[in-house]
Amino acid sequence: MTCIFCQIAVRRLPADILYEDDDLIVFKEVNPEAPIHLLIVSRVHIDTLNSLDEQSVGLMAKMVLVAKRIAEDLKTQSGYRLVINCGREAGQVVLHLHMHFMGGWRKK
Ligand code: DGP
Repeated sequence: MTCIFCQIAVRRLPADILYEDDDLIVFKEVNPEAPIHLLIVSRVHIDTLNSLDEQSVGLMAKMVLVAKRIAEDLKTQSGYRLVINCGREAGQVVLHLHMHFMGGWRKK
């Protein structure tokens, strides 16, 4: 298993994990660009958004819902940003589907 996020998902690599369920794992970004910068990562290995299909598209809805709950839990509902980089050209470094959660500039 060479994918970093797959290894984090099975705890072979360490990460500061905030949330996990059967489909997703959420941990702190190693190089944060916001006061709160998390990665919402699918457990199953999907390389990019381009590989999403009818079967896996539900993951996106779950990611958004988890993001909303995180914003509530961390009291950052007043402002947060969700970003998915798709492909090297857009700056995707880790080829494993994930969503950036950024917030916490001004906690409510
Ligand atoms: P992206 O550019 O969308 O592929 O973002 C991937 C992010 O993953 C990047 O900002 C840095 C972060 N990252 C890479 N390796 C690790 C790691 O081992 N642990 C954690 N927590 N984050 C990582």
